Amino acid sequence: MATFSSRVTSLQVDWLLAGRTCVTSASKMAAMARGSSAVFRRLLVQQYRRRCLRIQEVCGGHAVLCPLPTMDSKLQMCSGSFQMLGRALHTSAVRGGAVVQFKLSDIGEGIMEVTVKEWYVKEGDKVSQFDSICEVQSDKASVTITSRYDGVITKLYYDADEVALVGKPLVDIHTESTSDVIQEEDVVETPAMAREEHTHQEIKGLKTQATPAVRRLAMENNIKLSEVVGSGKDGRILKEDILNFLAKQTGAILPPSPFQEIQTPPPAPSLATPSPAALKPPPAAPRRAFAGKDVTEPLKGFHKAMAKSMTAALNIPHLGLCEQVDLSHLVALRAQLKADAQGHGVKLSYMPFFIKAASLCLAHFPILNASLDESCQNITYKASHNIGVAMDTGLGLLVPTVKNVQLLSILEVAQELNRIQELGAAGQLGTADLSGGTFSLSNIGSIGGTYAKPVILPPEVAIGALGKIQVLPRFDALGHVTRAHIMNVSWSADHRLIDGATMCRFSNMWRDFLQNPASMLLHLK
Ligand code: CO6
Repeated sequence: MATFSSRVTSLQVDWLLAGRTCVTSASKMAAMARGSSAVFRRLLVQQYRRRCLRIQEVCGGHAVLCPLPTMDSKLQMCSGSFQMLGRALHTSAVRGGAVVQFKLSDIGEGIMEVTVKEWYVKEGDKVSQFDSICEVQSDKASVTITSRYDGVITKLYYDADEVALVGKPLVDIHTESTSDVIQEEDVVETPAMAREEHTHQEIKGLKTQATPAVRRLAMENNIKLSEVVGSGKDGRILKEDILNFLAKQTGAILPPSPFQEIQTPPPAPSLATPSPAALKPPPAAPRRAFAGKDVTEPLKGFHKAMAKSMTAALNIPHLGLCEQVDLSHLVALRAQLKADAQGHGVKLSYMPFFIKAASLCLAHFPILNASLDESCQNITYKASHNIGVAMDTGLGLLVPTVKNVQLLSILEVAQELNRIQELGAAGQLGTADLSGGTFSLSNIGSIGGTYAKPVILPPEVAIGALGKIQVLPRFDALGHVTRAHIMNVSWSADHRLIDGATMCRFSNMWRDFLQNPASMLLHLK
């Protein structure tokens, strides 16, 4: 987020305000110095609008705002001084009573098209800001688009099931009042408008409560409120929640104390005490009934995404390595800790241990947490351990990520896994959760599989598949046959970057951590 730096002097501010008599107050300067560029621009617009209104009062005229183009040109004239903001100012020409083309904004991840799954409005319907307009399905997530305006829908550009293009109009809205105009002015810059639209794309079913200031902070950081877990009353999203979300996404801001998140009462009751039913993977999608003839239909949504990503994956020369892990100690330890975790409102399975152990090993083998560019010329070693977890959801196989595992305790990993598992079960995973993975684990054992040959998810370079934990006979040190809890793990790695010896050393370290889970304590921060 661009911040307003001390490089902007009061002189410049006055000049930016058209070099007139306006004197910037100390408080505004202070706000600007600590605030964001958007705050600064808002002040400019407000200053200008006030001046326009003063002129009207003097003239005794009707409540007609000064012509926007005049303000536009003033602000655009000043845009050279905004170079540190990196963007030119822009205001919309929308007027009260005008028809606004509401465009489908960029939803990130290079997504260029979505399928319109369902319209919630029809032509002639009245809508208010934040009313749901339609639900669209991208390659990666189901997203509800909500209105930015109060008004009447005059045109729907697509039928249900049609493919809508990013950047193209979705609906026309006949706006009702000049209040929309005022908000448009406050949005001001072109890229920010795209982000503003972003906040009008909410994951279905999640109602967000937040103050305008928090909404703006989210918008400025390109964060969808629907993906943030609020820690305020009734799940209200607070400023801290946005900052924490940002920290987890980027790793740029270190989280406060490791236990802070756990001590904070979890907001949404459904997340605090996940019901076993909610966490149970949904039943497999019903098979299409045999219709007596072949049926051909276009690939859509998740199937389309899988076809694309797996075709790309097959360009990677896969190296495979399988290992057995004796989890007898871990089984006992988890049984002991499960109730404690439950006391914190967290369901503790084996996955958090597998995930945390992988992160500890990645710290020793950064090449397994890397990516290779398309021309095979550069390796990028990723700072964050964003560990993807293959998840069986009602919508198909998804791989949401637990972000920044290197910064999380096992309990925090479990809490995060609970959250994404619940969202997955409800078909509500968003792009933030589904993107940015740097390494993956796939627990085929939780649905009864024993061995697997996992496929690497580009741009990642390694993945592990975990089989079911089986009670099997093993010999102890004295040669006695004992009961042991054995799990198979199958690793795949990109052989262009990773050799078998590296994969084997990583696997041995991971196995040793899990066979002797107490040893992980020495490395936890
Ligand atoms: N063995 C034995 N028991 C297990 C295992 C294994 N491997 N994994 C989980 N469990 C237990 C787990 O500890 C829970 O036990 P209780 O706490 O005593 O109830 C129980 O099974 C249910 O666990 P749950 O699945 O709810 O949670 P978990 O954290 O273990 O897993 C998940 C989360 C998201 C991985 C899981 O819910 C899921 O979606 N699993 C399916 C993943 C999938 O589809 N994998 C296939 C991907 S394709 O791998 C692939 C290479 C190709 C073949």
